[in-house]
Amino acid sequence: MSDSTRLTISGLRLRGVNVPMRRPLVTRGGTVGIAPLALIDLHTEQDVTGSTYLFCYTPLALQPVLQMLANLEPLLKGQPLAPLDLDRQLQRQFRLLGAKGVVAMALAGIDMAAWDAQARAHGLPLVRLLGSAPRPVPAYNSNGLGLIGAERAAAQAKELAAGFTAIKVRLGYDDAATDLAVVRAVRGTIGSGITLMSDYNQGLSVAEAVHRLDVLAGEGLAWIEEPTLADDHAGHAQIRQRTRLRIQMGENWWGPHDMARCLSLGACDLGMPDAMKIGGVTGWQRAAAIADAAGLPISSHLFPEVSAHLLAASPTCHWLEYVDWAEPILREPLKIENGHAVLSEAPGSGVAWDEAAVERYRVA
Ligand code: SMN
Ligand code: MG
Repeated sequence: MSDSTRLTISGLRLRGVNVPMRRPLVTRGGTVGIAPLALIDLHTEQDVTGSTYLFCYTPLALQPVLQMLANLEPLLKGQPLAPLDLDRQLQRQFRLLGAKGVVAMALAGIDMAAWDAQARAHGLPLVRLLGSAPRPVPAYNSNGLGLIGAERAAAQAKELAAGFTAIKVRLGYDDAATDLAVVRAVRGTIGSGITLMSDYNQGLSVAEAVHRLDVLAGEGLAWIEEPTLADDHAGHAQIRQRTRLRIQMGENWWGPHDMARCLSLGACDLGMPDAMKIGGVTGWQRAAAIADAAGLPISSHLFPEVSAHLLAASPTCHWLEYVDWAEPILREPLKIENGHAVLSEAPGSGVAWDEAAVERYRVA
């Protein structure tokens, strides 16, 4: 191994942007109209830089995430860039507080930036560094279809299905009849050849979920995502026992241990770790191993750029969630062709800044 692949961390460059979304998303769990992104550039003494972003969900969380990252910088300076060792060290640092929320987000950001730097230092796309060749990953379009009513949802569904084989509709209207009407209106415009996922964003009680899934049973939905509160794993298991529809969850698993606990209760048929909440590339790799052992198909949540690499290297790869939220600030947005995310041979994880755009949306 040449010295240029042995990296030593020299510092972090941290910035915050609020990127307007082309299609604001109304969900049962709240509305997202702007993408608050914490941008991380991890510098090394060897002049290799690793980049990534964190999705902060609300602009209210952007500053705290950036501050936590800034607080970690002194611990990282001068350290060898070895993501698994950094993870072990940082997890230990936060053992008493617990690595969830803002802390977990910051640690995942460092991990993803470190893996990006490692891939760049080796001149490889991340997927190759992980041991797989780039391959097309089936992607569903998740860029809209919030709670906007049957008529608008049907019109938007048609737009979203163009160039894709699958889209996702948000549910959780005031009653089951409206959910059914929306699903039928959407299906009416996209036809039977498009796969249709659905997402309740944690909006129902267990009893209400069982009722609504009865009503939706014959509609050909590919999955029902987070019908009830995400941390109510037992509740999801109860719902799952009383429906033929496939239960999907995972975007709120805070790390592989949380995922393992959830699976041990039989809470879901399908999993969808979020690259950030699951613990970056390191956390994802562990989650992918758990999924493999359990025979659980896994999809991604947000972060389509790095997730395309991660899914291509995952034994039980299912669907990539395609959102374009970071695209306005990226130099080379992820390519979608024939409904698949297409990985290039460019070194890294697919994240490089369009600096002019970053300045335009910069708030920190
Ligand atoms: C979602 C995630 C993040 C923000 C808004 C909506 C949704 C999804 O749960 O799965 O895309
Ligand atoms: Mg969801």
